[in-house]
Amino acid sequence: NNCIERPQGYNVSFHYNSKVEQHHFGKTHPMKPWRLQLTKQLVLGYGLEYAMDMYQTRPATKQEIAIFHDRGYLDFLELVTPNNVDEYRDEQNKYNFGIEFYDCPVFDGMWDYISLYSGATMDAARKVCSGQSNIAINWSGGLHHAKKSSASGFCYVNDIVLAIQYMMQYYSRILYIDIDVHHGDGVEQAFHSTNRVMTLSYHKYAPNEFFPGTGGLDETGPKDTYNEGAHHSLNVPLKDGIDDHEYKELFKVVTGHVIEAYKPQAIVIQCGADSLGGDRLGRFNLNITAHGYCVEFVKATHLPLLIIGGGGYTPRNVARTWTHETALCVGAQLHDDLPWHIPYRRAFSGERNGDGKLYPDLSTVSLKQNQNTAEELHTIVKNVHWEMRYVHS
Ligand code: ZLM
Ligand code: CA
Ligand code: ZN
Repeated sequence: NNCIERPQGYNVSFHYNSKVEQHHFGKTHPMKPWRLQLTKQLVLGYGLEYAMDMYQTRPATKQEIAIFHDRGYLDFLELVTPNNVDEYRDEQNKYNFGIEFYDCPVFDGMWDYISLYSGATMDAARKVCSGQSNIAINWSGGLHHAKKSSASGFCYVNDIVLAIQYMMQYYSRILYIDIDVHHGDGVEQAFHSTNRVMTLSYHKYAPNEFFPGTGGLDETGPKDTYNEGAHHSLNVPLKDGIDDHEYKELFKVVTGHVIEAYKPQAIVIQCGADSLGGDRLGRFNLNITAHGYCVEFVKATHLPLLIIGGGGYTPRNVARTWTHETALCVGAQLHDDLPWHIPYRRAFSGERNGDGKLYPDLSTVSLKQNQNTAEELHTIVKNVHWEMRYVHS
């Protein structure tokens, strides 16, 4: 039905284990792993599996996760259950679980969930590094807030850090880009002291008002200039309501400057879909195509590319966006009318749910005014450009 070109020797791979979608953070918790099932259904509904290598991934082992995380923290994650959580009061405090408990609840099968999303990201990273995939995709990963020994903001284990650490054996410079509406603080912090990873996060920024409160324009890495990681964290702090045109322009110019100066050998992009208009936790007014523009832009560099998911709290739009971005990777154009035969079609039907279309207008659903001024955006561009004087490839 769709005209899918599959150039010889150009491989896109899709890494997934459907067990991951069975997990529940709790009834009203905004993070809903079943959005991954919705995504997979759309991807299959459009027939995109015929244009990619599909991998059923194994869970990551504790050993693999321990290349970044603290052993004691992993022991706790592996052993704690909703039934025995009271016996782990000390550990809860030690690993920051006490404070984070509502954001990061202890739920049934939590360790399975953690090892499944981490395993899929690592599998994707291996395929990129071996050259078997030009682009490898794992929509179940992207949990960018997790720290070495603590959970944070719905994230328990930082699969992105695990993947980048693995990739560092193959590439001397890796660019990490984060378009989730939240600051990619865990990844930034993990690579604070190295110039071999450049992190670049676009996010809503409002300290004390929007999670996690970090990621200001002046946060560019350690201030000690002898630290190799100095100037290798970049942040694009934004306000409510940014629109397609401004975001695309900003992404193009800023990312373009960074790639030109740093000359990465591989790119990892976290595609959190909470930066879309109408997201339950988000603040921006982006359409699916503007979000997808970021993927098109990094794909056009022809560098080895690892694509992972992240946030996204209006499941039907998460599924739409990640399906669109999967299609971009394989070079397919999708029809705006969703395929009829997909399960869960009701999730996409009716006026409120986007009328059975793949590309409903999301720019006006949130009613958020655009608080970003042309002057502020210009300041961001100028600053990032000026920061590049410290960066050598
Ligand atoms: N309270 N339930 C993004 C991570 C965002 C911290 C304020 C918890 C929520 C949120 C949890 C059912 C990524 C904060 C929030 C309530 C302290 C955040 C459980 C609703 C609920 O109804 C909810 C009882 C919950 C959590 C809203 N939490 C909204 N925003 C952020 C974390 C993760 O997208 O970047 C990557 C996957 N947390 O604002 C509080 C300060 C805890
Ligand atoms: Ca971000
Ligand atoms: Zn987010």
